[in-house]
Amino acid sequence: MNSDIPVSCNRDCGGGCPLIAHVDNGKISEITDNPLRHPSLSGCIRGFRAMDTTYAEDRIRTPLLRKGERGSGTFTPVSWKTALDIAADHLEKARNTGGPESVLSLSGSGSCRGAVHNTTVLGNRLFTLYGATVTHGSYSCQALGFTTPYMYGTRTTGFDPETLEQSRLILLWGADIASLRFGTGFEYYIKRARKRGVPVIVIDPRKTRTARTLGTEWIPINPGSDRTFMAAILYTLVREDLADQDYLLRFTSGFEELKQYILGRADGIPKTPAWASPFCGIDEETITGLARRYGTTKPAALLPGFSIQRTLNGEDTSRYAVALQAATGNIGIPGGSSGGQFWLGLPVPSFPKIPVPQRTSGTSIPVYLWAEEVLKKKIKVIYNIGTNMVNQGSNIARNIQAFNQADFVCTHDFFLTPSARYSDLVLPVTTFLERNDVVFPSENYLYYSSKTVEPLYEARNDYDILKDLAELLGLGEQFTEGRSSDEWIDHLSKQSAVEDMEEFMRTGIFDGGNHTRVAFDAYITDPGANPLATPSGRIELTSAAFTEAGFNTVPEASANAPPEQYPLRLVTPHCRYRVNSQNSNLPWFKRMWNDVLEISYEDAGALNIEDGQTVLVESPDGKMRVPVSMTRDIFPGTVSFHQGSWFNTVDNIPSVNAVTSTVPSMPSHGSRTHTVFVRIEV
Ligand SMILES: Nc1nc2c(c(=O)[nH]1)N[C@H]1C(S)=C(S)[C@@H](COP(=O)(O)OP(=O)(O)OC[C@H]3O[C@@H](n4cnc5c(=O)[nH]c(N)nc54)[C@H](O)[C@@H]3O)O[C@H]1N2
Ligand SMILES: Nc1nc2c(c(=O)[nH]1)N[C@H]1C(S)=C(S)[C@@H](COP(=O)(O)OP(=O)(O)OC[C@H]3O[C@@H](n4cnc5c(=O)[nH]c(N)nc54)[C@H](O)[C@@H]3O)O[C@H]1N2
Ligand SMILES: [Mo]
Repeated sequence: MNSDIPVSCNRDCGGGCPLIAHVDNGKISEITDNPLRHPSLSGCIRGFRAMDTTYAEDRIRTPLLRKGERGSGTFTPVSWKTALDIAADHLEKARNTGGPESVLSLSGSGSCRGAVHNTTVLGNRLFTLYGATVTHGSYSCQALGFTTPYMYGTRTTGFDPETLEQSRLILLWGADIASLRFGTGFEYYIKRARKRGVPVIVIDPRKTRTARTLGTEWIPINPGSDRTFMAAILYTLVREDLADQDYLLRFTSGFEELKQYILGRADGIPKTPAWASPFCGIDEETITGLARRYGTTKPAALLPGFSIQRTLNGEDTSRYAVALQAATGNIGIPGGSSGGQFWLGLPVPSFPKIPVPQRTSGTSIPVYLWAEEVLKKKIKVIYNIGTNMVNQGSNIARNIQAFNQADFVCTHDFFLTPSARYSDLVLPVTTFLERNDVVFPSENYLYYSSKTVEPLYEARNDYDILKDLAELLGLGEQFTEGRSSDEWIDHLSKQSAVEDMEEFMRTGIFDGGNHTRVAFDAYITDPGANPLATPSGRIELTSAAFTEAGFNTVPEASANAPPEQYPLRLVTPHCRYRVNSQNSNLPWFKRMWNDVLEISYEDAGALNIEDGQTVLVESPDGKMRVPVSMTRDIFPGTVSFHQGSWFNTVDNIPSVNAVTSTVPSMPSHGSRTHTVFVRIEV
């Protein structure tokens, strides 16, 4: 029997794309685009190969109990009953002796786009009911997410990609859209803009796939110095009378103070292109030239990647990106952008998620500090759902110490990831192809993802595992409210925008209708009637609220330079073929990708390194041995190693988090995995 079944990738890349799984005699043979989709919504190789995860040889088949040393990968299969009894016993023991704080619920980007099968929401639901330490914030965009409400009074700062049809200039600022998506439709509309002759300027230390396939110009930059470049653009706009004074007066507050600082009246240092050039590595003419074009071409859309704020002082960089869009009058107009978050920056049609109750006990910690919190010794049990945090959290040595210090670690996953190997109990879960869900994309749609095949081996849904665990903990009824996961979908659909659920399930696509939305258009059209939820009702570039929250009053423009002992800047980008660390173990992925340290010919020459040679990369926090690849596509002074490879001490394969730091960017407690200074030894 053959059937074509609508599915949607429930994973944490910018997409969540409408796809069709072709099932022949009970087996998925192929995954292709959903023919009913808008042409801008095509999937990518990660979705088209999703069944390779489901059918992987190394998929965990039964619950596994650790037998050997932590990390050794030696486990014994156990029954589901034994596994859940063990997990419940450890949870109860920890809580009875150390209170709710002694249990840490960790969850990550395993599956994070579903209404029901959302690894973060499900973990938070059970562990809020139970009482535990939970985490808040994100590895992805903590600095930006923390800063945005001070600027805009909301985090809803996006625009529909179709509005790029109006743009006359596009700035992709550390945004590798062609590899990372940030919403399925952006690549399509940027390509169309380029065909129309719109300049697409890519600002990135690496000549990325985006620079090659979407960009018209590549401006290489020293990582972490974007705010310096931005400040110098602002300086030129002000000096050359290109800033939109009327717009700034009507819609913003705090610009005057920022202007005084930019002109050097506050600290004696005018933020001129000549001043900025040594920080960011961009020559004066390029800075002035870009400022002039930007100040005279409207509408212009500035799309910041999350990269620029995963740096030390990424908070201030985010503030400059907004200040630039304000100074050029590009916020709230079609073809412009807010300069803030645009991935998941607008609402999707309403469909509630399975709810997380209000927390009444336990504490919440910033996610970037989870290992440090465990190492303070209060946490005895780590319950890890849909995350490979030992590998993905900064500073692997600290992460391993943290797992080793816990009395008991339970992980739900498909594979023996590095994090699973350091766990005591590993529970096999279903992939999104083995269960039903409603998936939230980045555009104004909802997608229905149907179960295509029965769960393989003994794999179970996270929901069903947590339901049984909840029963053992005396919370069964509270966790389920009497519903199976499918009954939850049905229940939630009744409170949703979807009127015809059967039609939605058949087509896989629910269209929210309007695809030309722009955040803040109501405010810009009629600010009196639609003030922002900031203290002044305006876009706040500086304010007392920033100072009170621990920010610099005026965003700092200078950038960190590498210390003498660690002269190279390391960036750790996301890989086109992975989703974070996912796919690293799969044969198709290994055919597509080699993890190497990318280095410029100039730096390699100065170090006397040959192509392919293995070198030692050392930071103040750790070291790793990696092969190098010499390339013209990286800015001299910067080296790059993609995040996400699974470290393996046996074969000496590193994850780049061997050299990253758990010291966060403040005041947001943000991740700073693009501010890493290293030296290379041969
Ligand atoms: N295919 C795929 N897509 C993904 C993901 C994935 O793993 N794979 N991950 C998803 C997730 S969880 C997230 S959070 C996002 C991540 O999105 P981002 O954080 O934006 O992604 P990165 O790859 O870290 O960085 C993007 C680009 O910024 C450049 N860059 C690094 N530092 C700087 C800097 O200081 N200044 C400038 N101008 N550029 C810099 C890098 O060279 C890279 O080309 O992507 C999402 N999409
Ligand atoms: N150096 C460096 N480190 C980084 C970053 C960086 O840019 N540089 N980026 C950071 C960012 S932005 C992020 S978001 C984090 C992501 O880090 P993680 O949250 O660890 O994300 P993944 O690596 O995708 O791991 C998710 C795990 O969940 C499993 N999984 C998938 N679906 C399901 C499911 O339905 N149920 C269960 N139980 N498991 C599932 C997968 O097999 C995988 O092992 O990494 C961060 N780490
Ligand atoms: Mo992320």
